[in-house]
Amino acid sequence: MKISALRLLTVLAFISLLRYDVISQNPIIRNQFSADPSARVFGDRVYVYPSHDILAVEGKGRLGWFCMEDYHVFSSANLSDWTDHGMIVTQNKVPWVRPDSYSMWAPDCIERNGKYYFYFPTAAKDTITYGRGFTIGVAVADKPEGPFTPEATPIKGIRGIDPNVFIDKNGQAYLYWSAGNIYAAKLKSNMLELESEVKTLGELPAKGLKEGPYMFERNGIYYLTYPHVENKIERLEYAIGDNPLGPFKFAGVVMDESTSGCWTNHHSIIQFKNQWYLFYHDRDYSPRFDKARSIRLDSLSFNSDGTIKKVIPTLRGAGLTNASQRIQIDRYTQVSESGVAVDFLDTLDRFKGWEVFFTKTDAWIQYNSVDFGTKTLKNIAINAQAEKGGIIQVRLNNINGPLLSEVKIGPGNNWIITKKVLSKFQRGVQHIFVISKTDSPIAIDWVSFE
Ligand code: FUB
Repeated sequence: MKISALRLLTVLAFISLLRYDVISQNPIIRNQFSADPSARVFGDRVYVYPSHDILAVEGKGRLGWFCMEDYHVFSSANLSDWTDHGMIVTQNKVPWVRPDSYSMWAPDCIERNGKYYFYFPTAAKDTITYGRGFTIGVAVADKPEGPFTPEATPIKGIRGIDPNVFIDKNGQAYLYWSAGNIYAAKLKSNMLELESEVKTLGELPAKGLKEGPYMFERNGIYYLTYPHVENKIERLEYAIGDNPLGPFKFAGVVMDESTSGCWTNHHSIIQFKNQWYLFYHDRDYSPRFDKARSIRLDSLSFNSDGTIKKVIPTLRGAGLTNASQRIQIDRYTQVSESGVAVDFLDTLDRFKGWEVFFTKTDAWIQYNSVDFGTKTLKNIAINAQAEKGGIIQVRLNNINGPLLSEVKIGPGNNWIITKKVLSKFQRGVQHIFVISKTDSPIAIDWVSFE
């Protein structure tokens, strides 16, 4: 059978959409594991350079440990729709990297004079020259998404992981990294060599591992932020100073230890369209193995004295969800104290996401920042499964707020999309409440408006 050129193009465009456009909320990357997000604003988009966790198997990486062989870069103009630009650097194509090390750990990227410098830590082939542990290399590109060309050798004089680069207002660049403690040095303007002695940032809490430094400046305050094991696992802390190399004074906790028990956290902080954001990771798609992580983002704000307000991690994340998209209410903002549970749709393929179970009447889920736009939407659609059937109400702003619709879900053991005309419609950005009005269990995959 002949397929017309136009039809072929349409099919290819659809396949590429499936492959590269990832709908957001937390975790923001939903087709692979990702960790250690280094977010940057380049032009009018946010680019995220994460580590790429994969699962070690016999002969490929160390079983039960971190396993990373390459990096992808993702970008978004709205923090909701993320494009995977594909693989940018792999251990097999960097001349100095040991190709079976599977240790392409937390990277960073920065722009200078129209070039993009991607810094990554890993193990070198030549252990006599570069040592046995981690060292840090650079790959350079003309565009944030690459193609990146790796330098032939790593940066001289560094033993450690988790590079972070900062360029001060006067143009001086600094490289930060970690090896138990946090270290820093000036970078030459070629961004490829150290310009100064290495300084240990010794004013940070002395006890407990510190890693993953991330430096930024706001209103003349230099914020050195870093994960630290104060107790048993990492939490995000920060220290402030008047100078990129300190001295720094411990100033507080940015995010507490993960309630999931994920041992690591690793972050970056950016301002985008007048709002600050914290990018970090947890283990959403891998609840029992915390070396297969997933990156998230939440809004961050400051007190008037410049101190950082502690960020409470959410699954809802930040940004708007278009009302006509499938709203994954399992990524909720808040939930009633009882009667709601969330589980994977398919435990054999967790990237398919989650479903919500309502188990009693008046159990509710609040999902914030749904953009209903300016054109009137007429119907609601709910993808649900309820053996004995049930009733779902969707309201605005609170559990007794204006009723958008009451939808009767028919009985059955399959997922059914039920549509109903809206009794009310309100334009603009709204918080929605999805409420069960029955004691018999109902599972919901998504809600949408059309
Ligand atoms: O991803 C591997 C390591 O785990 C990173 O380099 C650390 O910051 C921690 O997140």
